[in-house]
Amino acid sequence: MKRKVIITCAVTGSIYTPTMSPHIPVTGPEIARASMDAAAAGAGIIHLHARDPANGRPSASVGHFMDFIPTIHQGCDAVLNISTGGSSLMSLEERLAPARHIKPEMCSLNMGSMNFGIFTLARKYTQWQHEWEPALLEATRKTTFKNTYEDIEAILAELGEGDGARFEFECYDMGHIETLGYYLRQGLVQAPLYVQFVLGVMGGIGASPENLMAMKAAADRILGDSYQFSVLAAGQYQIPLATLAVILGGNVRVGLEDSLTMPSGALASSSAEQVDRIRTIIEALGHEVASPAEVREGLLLKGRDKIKV
Ligand code: KMH
Ligand code: ZN
Repeated sequence: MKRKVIITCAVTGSIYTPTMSPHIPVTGPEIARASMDAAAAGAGIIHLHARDPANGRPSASVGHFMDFIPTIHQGCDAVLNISTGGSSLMSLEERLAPARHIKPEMCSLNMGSMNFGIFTLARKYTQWQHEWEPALLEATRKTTFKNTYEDIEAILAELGEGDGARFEFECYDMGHIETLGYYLRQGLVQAPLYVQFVLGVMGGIGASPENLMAMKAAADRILGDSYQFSVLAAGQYQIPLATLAVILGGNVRVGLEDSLTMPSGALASSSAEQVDRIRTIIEALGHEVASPAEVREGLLLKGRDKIKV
């Protein structure tokens, strides 16, 4: 049946590093340009992290976010979704500062602690643009991406209940869906839940069609009709598994935060190129892309005039 499919685009993130692709946006104007181009290509939601413009290192500085938030807000209508995950090397206080300041319509909420391993990405490179790159990747061998029940409940209370944000619930494994089910039964989260199945991050469930089907079956059992899903597959399976998500009735997330390449294996020239590719597939399957207004209506967002820019 024909339906509206939401494209989220995550334009920079905190996983890949400048050596890995010259196309990762780093400065405020670059992140703003990448976001507006993704919106023009069909993204209804832009998922945002910041980087230090001096060296491309992931940053949770409010100042770095405010170097691009006003420009994107004025330049397009897309929903701005602020990461509360930051990177696994940041403290929770650091990670929350941007969303606390911006009071966005949406923010991410990671549904469990995990060994978020990105150290294997270093293997392909012998020369680095910046010293921090291999050091940061290697550090994920001995750090935990911490998202305790207390952390999750604090975010739900402050940013959700308090500031009126709704969430992109990042679920990297089935247990994270169980945790979300617990909060649904407790009345701490409300339908329609927007659940991101995150496949292919080391420490979480792998990127395969079987795992996507298993995540959906689990969410159907645990969350019933209280949720919509979206799929983010890290790395080379981004577009193939997003395509399967559309076939299974879900939504999609693309962008250079999650994959640097196109299905051919070539580097993507921009996040917008990935948005454009998945949009073509969505339309070829007989569906349409949801506009920002349709995203706001469908996910019961508070509205773009309610954020602090
Ligand atoms: N980078 C993704 C695998 C967040 O920002 O809160 C997960 C993510 C987490 O987007
Ligand atoms: Zn993110």
